[in-house]
Amino acid sequence: MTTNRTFTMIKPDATAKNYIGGILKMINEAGFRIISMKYTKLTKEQAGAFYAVHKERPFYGELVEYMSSGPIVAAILEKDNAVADFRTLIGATDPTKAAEGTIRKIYAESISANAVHGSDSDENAEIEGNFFFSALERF
Ligand code: 3AN
Repeated sequence: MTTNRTFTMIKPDATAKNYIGGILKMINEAGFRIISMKYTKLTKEQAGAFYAVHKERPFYGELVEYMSSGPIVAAILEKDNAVADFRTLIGATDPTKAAEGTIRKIYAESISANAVHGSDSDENAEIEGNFFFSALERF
């Protein structure tokens, strides 16, 4: 099944380096339309709740610390086949393995500070979008 929405975050490493504009430009040029967008900062509790599915993974503590270390941009995006196409646009989790021309290849610094998040399924796109945006903020 294909859907038309996904969820993304521009992570603290990328906001700190003034990459927000460059990343949004790539997202728009790839044909994604911004449905909802917010510049904010997560508390440790909020980052822990957002990444609760990774609770058992060895990098969970580091991930929560990192994602609450600075501002982020959260957004819901729309395009045909949004989840899969956005994963292609951002590239592999590890930027050293990301394909040329992908957002992570261009902007990410490491596997944890990897510039952007992209939902991995339609179900998670919905859950993650709802985590950040109320019904009134989803157009
Ligand atoms: P992706 O974001 O590409 O779907 P996941 O879901 O495997 O990757 O991991 C979620 C997040 O956890 C990643 N975006 C990354 O920031 C972090 N992460 C994943 N693997 C590692 C790792 N081996 N060491 C540190 N952080 C990691």
